[in-house]
Amino acid sequence: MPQTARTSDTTGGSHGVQHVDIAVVGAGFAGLYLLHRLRQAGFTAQGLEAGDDVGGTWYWNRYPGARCDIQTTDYSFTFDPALEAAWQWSEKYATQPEILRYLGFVADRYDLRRDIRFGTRVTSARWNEATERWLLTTSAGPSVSCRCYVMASGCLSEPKPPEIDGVASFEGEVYVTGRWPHEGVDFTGKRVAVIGTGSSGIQAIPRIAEQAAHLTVFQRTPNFAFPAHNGPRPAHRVAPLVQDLAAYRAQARQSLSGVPLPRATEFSWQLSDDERRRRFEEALAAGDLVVMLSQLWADQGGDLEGNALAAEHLRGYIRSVVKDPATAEALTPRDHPFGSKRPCLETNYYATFNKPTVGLVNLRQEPIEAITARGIKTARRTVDVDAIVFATGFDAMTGAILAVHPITGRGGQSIDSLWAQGPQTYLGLTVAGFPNLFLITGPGSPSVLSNMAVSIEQHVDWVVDRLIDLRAAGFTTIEATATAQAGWQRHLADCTALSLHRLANTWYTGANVPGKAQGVMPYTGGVGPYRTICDDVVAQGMLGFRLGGPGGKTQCNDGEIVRLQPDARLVLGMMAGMNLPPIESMGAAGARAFVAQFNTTRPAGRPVGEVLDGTLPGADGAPLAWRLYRPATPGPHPIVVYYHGGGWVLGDAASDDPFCRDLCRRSGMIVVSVDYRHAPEHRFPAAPEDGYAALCWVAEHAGQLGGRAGPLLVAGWSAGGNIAAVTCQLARDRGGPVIAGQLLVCPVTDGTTFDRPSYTENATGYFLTRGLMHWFWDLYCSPAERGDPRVSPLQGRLAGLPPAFVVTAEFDPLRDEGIAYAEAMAAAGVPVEQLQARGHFHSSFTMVDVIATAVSGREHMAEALRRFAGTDEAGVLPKAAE
Ligand code: N01
Repeated sequence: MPQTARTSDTTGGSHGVQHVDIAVVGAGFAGLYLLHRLRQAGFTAQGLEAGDDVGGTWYWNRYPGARCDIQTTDYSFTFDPALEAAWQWSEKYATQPEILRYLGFVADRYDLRRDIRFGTRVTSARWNEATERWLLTTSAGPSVSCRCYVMASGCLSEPKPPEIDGVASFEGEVYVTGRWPHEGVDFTGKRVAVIGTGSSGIQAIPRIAEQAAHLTVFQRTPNFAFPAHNGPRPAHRVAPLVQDLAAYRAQARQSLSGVPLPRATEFSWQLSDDERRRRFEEALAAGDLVVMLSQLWADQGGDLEGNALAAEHLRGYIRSVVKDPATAEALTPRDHPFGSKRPCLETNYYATFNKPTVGLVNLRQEPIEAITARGIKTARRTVDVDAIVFATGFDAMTGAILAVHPITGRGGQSIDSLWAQGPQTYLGLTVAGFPNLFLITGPGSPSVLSNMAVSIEQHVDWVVDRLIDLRAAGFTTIEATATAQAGWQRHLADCTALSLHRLANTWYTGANVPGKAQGVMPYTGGVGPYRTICDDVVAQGMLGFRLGGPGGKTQCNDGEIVRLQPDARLVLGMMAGMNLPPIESMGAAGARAFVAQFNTTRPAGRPVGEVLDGTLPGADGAPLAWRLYRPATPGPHPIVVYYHGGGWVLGDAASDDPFCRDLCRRSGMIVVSVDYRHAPEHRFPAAPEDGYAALCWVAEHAGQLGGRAGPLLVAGWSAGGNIAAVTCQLARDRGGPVIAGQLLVCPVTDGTTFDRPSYTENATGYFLTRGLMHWFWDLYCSPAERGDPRVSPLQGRLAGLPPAFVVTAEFDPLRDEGIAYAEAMAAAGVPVEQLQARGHFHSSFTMVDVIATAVSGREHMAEALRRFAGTDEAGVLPKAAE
């Protein structure tokens, strides 16, 4: 970073080049705050802004009805309490003119305009490897040579061409919402067409309809919208701000959306119809996107079934407002989950379609063929109009960045070639191969899925703080490594798999721009988790960055910042934050009580057709509990005998209840979860002998249990996986029962060694620790007994075992022995399939409805069970219902 910041030449130097430490492109929320922080930190900075004044998106989007749709309590700068005290918002949702006034007020207060060249576009940017500086060419004024180049150009600032033939031939007026004339437009007495029903269209349409003689709305995809209920700022939202501003802002920074509101914790299947309706009505009355998107029920955002319930309520709302049923139906979204496309807040939008002067053209039924001199021609008609308003959106997230063309980094590589298949970034902030380039709210950061004010401040603070650190350490360059960037892209994909955004064609995915690479661009993992990750990068010595300085000084701490699945990471982080004593320090009784208590805090399992409890005789004749889960589909069903986990010391049917329900629902099979005697009261061989006795009992009583005649299946998790594996060996050696297949989930298979790498790599930090495993082993059996195949099935004879599906988790001490068992069985001729689950830990698969990234693994398990049993998918949950 600049060593002599204050002596930098900021004048138009030789050859018409202006020299500064940092160039900032854009003078919206992000550019303004950047300039303020950079100046405070002693850097010289030049702002470059295409508009004639500050404001960014709020400078350009002056169409009628333009407002923010995050409440003004939250849509503000928060970096300076004095600024917060000096400005009062007049409404719950501020109008565009008020927000523009606010940004002007901020610019004046911190005297920022003097560092901004207005009316100036950056036309190209080139990294000079010899001088380690960027050279920016501009549409006006001198080029800019800078050490760092920051794109603060916004996510939704490059309007998308309408992609409709004939626009130039239209003889009437043409307007684009994102480039609205400053003097305003009077539509009085005119016939107007609006094309597009995203947020801009939904805000503009009612206002244009108030003036126009006739308005025709051309809609390609209906959007979910619900009332904004704008007005004074709600007292209950202002009160926490007044009470404790700092605490409120701190909560916002750690929240998922950048707005500190609680999220629903109950799942839809735990609520009655009446309760769900009550919650919907309450959210509808709140008039708040964040409330509607997060406070109905816990599964509304990531689960299609839970989401469908929310969507149906919203459809009902549309029907309740729009009088003509055909128009209501045309306005009703049915092709995407609620929230997967940006929902909108509306003020009289649906009611506008009740006016006789407003018509709707459904472009799904009659696409636009061309724009003619007099109007718009569809497949069925021509609509003559005096004015056309394009509310057709933006080339989002990447458009404004790639509008600077070319941006050339190290080795002459241009960013558009690197991004040909979609944007690649590290943290959404930096790009490998492009030293000293920063993107504010770039693709790969929460940005548009969050309260932008909060996300912008976090990015600006992170960037400026790094520049300060680097300057202090004598570094002049910073660049993401390829490993870090690839890891971040994987993490983005893991997060995306959890969200429903992947299921809609939207500007989030690039689908709105013909030919654009497709893929969810923003980070879907939430603002708070993202902030923690950015902070972790710093705490871990600038992990994933190469730093350079004079005289060949370098530092590179290469690696990936997130290797766990996002939800596994959150769960482990939460548990670490609880500072629990080690389970092994609690004693067996204490550990059992702890686990029972812990399990009361998890989501209840989902409904199945029937649950029955009973007992069976164990190996010593004493009763053992069983719990049966029957699918809701007609039987008889194949039977899976299931052994719970818990290190032979803990657990019972209740502990693995959600997992058994899930297996039952996904496989379409009866699952009989059987208990076995536990150590230390009953040491080895009580557990495997009970396991075998239970198998025999279920086989004998299969018909009475309502199961299908024929071979059984066995399954187990952890120590239960051990018992399942051992049971298969015993059944083979003792003449039955016949087992059609074994599902071993993170099984214990070998107590003879603890030297495999997974034991060292994952010794601590992933819930099941090396210490805990040692404790379990010691309570269960003596070291001398650990070579017995009934303890360590890996030490046994493996030929002739039933086909197996073996699941292992990357961050599990038991990983390598599970893999070793799978490989050894395969070597012995047993048909084996493996699922080596990347980014998961020992409990990932059994934490049903907590670790959603494990859903696809459980789906694979169910498929394997069905293959073993030779059943088809009839009566089984559709995959899409995950
Ligand atoms: O753009 P959009 P927007 N022929 O892309 C249609 C933020 N924002 O400017 O969905 C016919 O959402 C297109 O149809 P389809 C907010 O984040 C916030 O409205 O692609 N139609 C769609 O209906 C928002 O999400 C506020 O099938 C065509 C519409 O045009 C984002 O900006 C206010 C078409 C475009 O909708 C973008 O919103 C405004 C064609 N060739 C915006 N091409 C606030 O309230 C596109 N469409 C803060």
